[in-house]
Amino acid sequence: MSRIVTVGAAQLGPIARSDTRTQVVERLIALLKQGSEHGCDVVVFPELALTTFFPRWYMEDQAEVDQFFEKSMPGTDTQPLFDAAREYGVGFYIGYAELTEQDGQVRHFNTSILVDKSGEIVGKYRKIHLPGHAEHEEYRAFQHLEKRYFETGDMGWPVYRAFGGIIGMCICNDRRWPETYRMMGLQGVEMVMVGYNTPRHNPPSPEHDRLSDFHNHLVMQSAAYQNGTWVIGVAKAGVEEGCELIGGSVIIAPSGEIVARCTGMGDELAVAICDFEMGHSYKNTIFNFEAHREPQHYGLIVERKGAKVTV
Ligand code: CDT
Repeated sequence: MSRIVTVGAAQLGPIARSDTRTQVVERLIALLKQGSEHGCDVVVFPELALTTFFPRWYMEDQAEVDQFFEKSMPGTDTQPLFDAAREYGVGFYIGYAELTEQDGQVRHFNTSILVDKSGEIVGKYRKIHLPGHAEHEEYRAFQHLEKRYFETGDMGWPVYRAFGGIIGMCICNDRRWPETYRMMGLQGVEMVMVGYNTPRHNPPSPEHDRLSDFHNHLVMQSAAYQNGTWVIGVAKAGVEEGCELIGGSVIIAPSGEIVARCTGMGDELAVAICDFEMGHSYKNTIFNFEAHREPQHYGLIVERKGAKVTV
């Protein structure tokens, strides 16, 4: 018995700082429509998909920063995307900067949502691994100020029943950490959706720049295999405001194999017919967690944050 979901990896090319939400939403709707023409049930958009990747700039004026955030979802500018989902019968994952009020306090998160074919939000995630730094660092050609503009997500990694399977989400830097996927793997996840904005150049470690595409696929392919899950990784790609972002959006099967990929650095859709059942031979054999995990030996993973040499 198969359980099929047709998925589109909806890569975006650069978004300029001057682009309006309306312009961006038009591009997203065009990709959603393309997805519907190719039989997609759901398409995956990148992280922070409504604006340029603003953490590259140091800003002191919070009002200026807040212009990049959504105060409601859907809001006036994004409602047409939800309407299009309903019209085309195609759901989506999208990342955006979330400004919300909780217990009388203003909160800022790097967030993703899962929207079903009727345009209803059925899942939400707030990014936990925030890379970069919190203060201006002179030596960098561009900043990476996620630690300044966002709070650490407060939801853990929930999974949701949607599109006939069990779906989880993470965001960009989360995809490099095995804990991210294992938290969802332990809840039986069958498909992980992840949007990203990854500058090819990382100022503290320029020696890694030539490996950035390799590392991107390495982490997602190994995670798919080790957890018997589909992984859909989707980039914002190309030269955005002078900063090159890697592309390489992919659909990865639970075998760890890439089954569909984007080849350009602009708006592009890659489609794959995915069977949720494919993960089961991994989950029931080599990665049968119940039979083979040894959590009594994994204590340090939660007890210790940084590596400490004790020998
Ligand atoms: N957006 C995001 O999380 N990007 C990071 C860049 C790491 S270098 C500061 C990533 O892991 O791709």
